[in-house]
Amino acid sequence: MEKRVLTLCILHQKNRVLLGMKKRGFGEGKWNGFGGKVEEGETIEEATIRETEEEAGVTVANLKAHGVLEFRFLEKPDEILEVHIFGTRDYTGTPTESEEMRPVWYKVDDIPYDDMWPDDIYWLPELLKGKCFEGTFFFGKDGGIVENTFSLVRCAEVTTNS
Ligand code: 6U4
Repeated sequence: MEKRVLTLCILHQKNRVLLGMKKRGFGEGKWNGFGGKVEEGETIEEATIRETEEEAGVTVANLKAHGVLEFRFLEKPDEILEVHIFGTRDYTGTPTESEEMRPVWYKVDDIPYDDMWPDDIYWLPELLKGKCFEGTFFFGKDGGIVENTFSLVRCAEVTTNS
């Protein structure tokens, strides 16, 4: 079993959320938060801050850990993606397009769920309400969710970082 540890950062303020259009690589053509792989020698939070700087041109602070989700694919039974999801309202800098992402502020009521990962509609509304969660999503051949164990948890129960 190969487990890949990834980060995801949702920058949100009151009625708006910063999403990035992924221009290449995994998830190309989808709107998503910012993040990527954790490198040797950095914590999960440090990786989240670095990836958000690289992809969106902003430096986030005061990250809140909202949960860890696992993604599995029927077509790749040996791979697990373990995604550590953070939210924050605090940042410095100006959102700027990078090679990988084009950042755009969306109104919370206009989040383009149809052009996002299909799991996002489960957890993003909860994150925006300050809630925390856990679970595994299983993706089928067509990219749809075939099964999930998503549930809310108390935020004190979220363990991230190592
Ligand atoms: P490299 O090797 O740098 O090109 P890339 O293919 O761009 O990597 P990666 O690994 O840097 O992608 O990051 C993938 C990003 O997608 C991470 O922020 C986690 C996020 N992600 C993966 N599966 C997701 C899912 N089901 N729902 C979601 N985000 C997901 O909302």
